[in-house]
Amino acid sequence: MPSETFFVRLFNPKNGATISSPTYLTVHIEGQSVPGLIGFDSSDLIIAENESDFSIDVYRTAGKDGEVSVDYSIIPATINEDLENISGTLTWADGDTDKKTIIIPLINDDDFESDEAFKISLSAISNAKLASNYTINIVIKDDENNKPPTITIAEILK
Ligand SMILES: [Ca+2]
Ligand SMILES: [Ca+2]
Ligand SMILES: [Ca+2]
Repeated sequence: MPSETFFVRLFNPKNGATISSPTYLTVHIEGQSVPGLIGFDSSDLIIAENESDFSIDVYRTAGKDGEVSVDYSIIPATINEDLENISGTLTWADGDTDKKTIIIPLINDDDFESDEAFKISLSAISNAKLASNYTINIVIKDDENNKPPTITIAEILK
């Protein structure tokens, strides 16, 4: 519930009472502030190594009161052969419920390798609470490994 402000005008004093000015009384009712929850809309994501930049959205749900900020980071931070390590802060203004987007640049190498797993985690939230999906598990599927095998003429003639 938002805060409300209204005015009460004092008039018609009885029994000889007098009204000192101002005759308007401002009444402010402090509503309950609902800042909402911050999180991802899923807990797992699979992406291909050759997708280059991929984006992940972070949502503010169940409230919009006040400014809210949250930090994001990649776990483990040592996964820098497969993506560029990024971290930062997302901020929502008072009343803002737009999704915020994290862009993560993937590094597309030519190596045959197994799938790589990492997480993006939200932390250090201020003025709100984390939703249940505050961590998203991401698997990078190697595109070299998932290509159909190429066979050379020399192999066929063997
Ligand atoms: Ca790789
Ligand atoms: Ca590749
Ligand atoms: Ca690769």
